[in-house]
Amino acid sequence: MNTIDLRKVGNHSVGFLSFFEGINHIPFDIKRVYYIYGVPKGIVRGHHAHKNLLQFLWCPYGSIIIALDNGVKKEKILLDNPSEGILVENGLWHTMQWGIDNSVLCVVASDYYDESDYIRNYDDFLRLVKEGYWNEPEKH
Ligand code: T46
Repeated sequence: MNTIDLRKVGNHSVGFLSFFEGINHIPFDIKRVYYIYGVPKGIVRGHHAHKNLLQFLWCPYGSIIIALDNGVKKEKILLDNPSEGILVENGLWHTMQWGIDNSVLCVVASDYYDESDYIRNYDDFLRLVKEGYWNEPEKH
């Protein structure tokens, strides 16, 4: 499980501040930030893997279940703590299920948006796992 605990500064009287820096706290330089909001409870997004992209996900408000699948092993991680996030590396099929209306998912990514980095078909993903695509990074 690739959870990362973030620094949490403050107290219950004045509130809290959490932060992270590229390279220093997450293992890549940040090239892109996006966030997903206004999602009704129960909706499941994602259903894809990335060829090369590394991402760090956190939920500053609400509750979202992240399901990760490396083609062999599956796991689920609950994001409901604003001072904790998860690293979603390349080669991981992932979905995000909203547990509470209007939960917010924030993401920083290691690269600019590129649709050709997505694998959106699960059979294609399993085939690439079997071929060892992510074991030979020099090939892509
Ligand atoms: C991911 C999970 C966690 C852009 O034009 N620029 C962007 O930076 C992004 C992230 C998306 N888009 C477009 C592509 C689609 O036309 O926005 C549309 C919705 O994207 P998608 O259906 O891929 O959204 P999710 O919520 O399924 O997945 C997103 C990210 O796309 C994906 O990289 O890992 O969040």
